Amino acid sequence: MSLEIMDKMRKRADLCAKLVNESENVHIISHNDADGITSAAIAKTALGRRGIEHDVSFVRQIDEATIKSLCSDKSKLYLFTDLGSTVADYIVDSGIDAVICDHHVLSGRSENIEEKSKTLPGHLNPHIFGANGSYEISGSGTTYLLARALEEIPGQNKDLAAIAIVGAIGDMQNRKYRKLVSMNRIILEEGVEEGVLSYALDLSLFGKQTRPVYKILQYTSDPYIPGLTGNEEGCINFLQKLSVGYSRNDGAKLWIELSDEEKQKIVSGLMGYCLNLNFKTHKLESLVQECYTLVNEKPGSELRDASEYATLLNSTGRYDKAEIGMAVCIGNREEALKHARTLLSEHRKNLVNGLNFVKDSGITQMENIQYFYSGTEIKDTIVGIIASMSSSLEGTDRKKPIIGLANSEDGIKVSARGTQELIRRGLNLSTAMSEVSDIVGGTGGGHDIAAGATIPEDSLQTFLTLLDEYIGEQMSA
Ligand SMILES: [Mn+2]
Repeated sequence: MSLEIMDKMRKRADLCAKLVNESENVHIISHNDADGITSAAIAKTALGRRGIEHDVSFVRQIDEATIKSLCSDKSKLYLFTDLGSTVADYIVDSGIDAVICDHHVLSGRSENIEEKSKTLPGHLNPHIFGANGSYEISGSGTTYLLARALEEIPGQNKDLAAIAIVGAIGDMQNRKYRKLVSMNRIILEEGVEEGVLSYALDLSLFGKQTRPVYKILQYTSDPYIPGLTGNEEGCINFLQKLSVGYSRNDGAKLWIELSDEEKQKIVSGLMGYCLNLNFKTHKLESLVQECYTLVNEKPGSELRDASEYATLLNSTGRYDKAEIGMAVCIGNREEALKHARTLLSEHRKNLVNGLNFVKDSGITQMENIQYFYSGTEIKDTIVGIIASMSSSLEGTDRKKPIIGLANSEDGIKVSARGTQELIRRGLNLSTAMSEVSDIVGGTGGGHDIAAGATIPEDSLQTFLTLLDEYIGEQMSA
């Protein structure tokens, strides 16, 4: 199935490449998250190798106003990456030359988004061909297909598969099957063939390249492990009992410093620990999953691990420095990498401060939801992450989703976070956010497990009451 669709995708990519090749000057417009940053880096590299002049802009979201302000030069071709498919109509109506490499769900008039689209021929999106953009291919993957189609020397852009996979992991395309599948997998295999990627089953927890093992355990929130999550002493004791990863003489070790045997010892120890806590099978299994390594990056560098790399890129975009992340992707390992690491460490500081705010001010319990309201104490760009991290705090109820609220320029930013467990019981935060925010005059949406909304400031109490009822109904159905 996916092979046939991949074929159609490649054909469409050829058409896109033709349009790009015919233009003398390309303006890349990309999303400012890890998927968008890697997309822009892939497009930039491919255009550079082809000798096509170009520049790049990053945006937080795309709408009519953004297109009006960014796309005024009729002599340019506008290449939209990791965004654009939701505004296909505006793009056509604005009369600009455009190519779109995106994976978001399409909206607009059918003549712009169907397989035989005449009005917007350079529109590459898996949904056009019946594939799902949430796990079959990411924005960076579609841009990678364009890059392959732009090759002058066959195979010259295959190396870009490495950052294409970083983008896919940044968008959590591996979540559904706990590994990359479909077109993502084809791209992965191309990267393996090219010698830039490898994959293997490994501990699924975050920080294997850069964190001491006890910190990896301490910071894990998915799954939440009672006695270890948020408990430094508990994690050190756990490792000392196993006599691996932490000792008084040798100190703390990084995950990558351990031998295979030592790693196995920790994984088995962890499984046993969780089994004693009556973890269900799927939760136990989630401790180990396929992990992706950029084999040409230095061991101990966050760039070696696709998920740590994506986190680094996200922190640049989150603080309006996506171009720094892109510079890292295209190989600047001096200034740009240093700058990106500074942004990441400031980001972590902001997270610690945010989490402390929630700890001090507490989480308010309602019947079916729990929430914190931070006013301006937590930036609206990180309130979602704080909501996820709050699950490890004392006083949080694991049986309810967490709602984080922060003031933003356009009202109150709402970020809702659930767990797989709650989804199995009927929770769908995507519909909850879009429908309830709609009632109070806001907008919202997202995924079943994580969603967001922006609502008018004076509707806060009404919104919370309605949301509490709505989610109660979801989980009792
Ligand atoms: Mn994306």
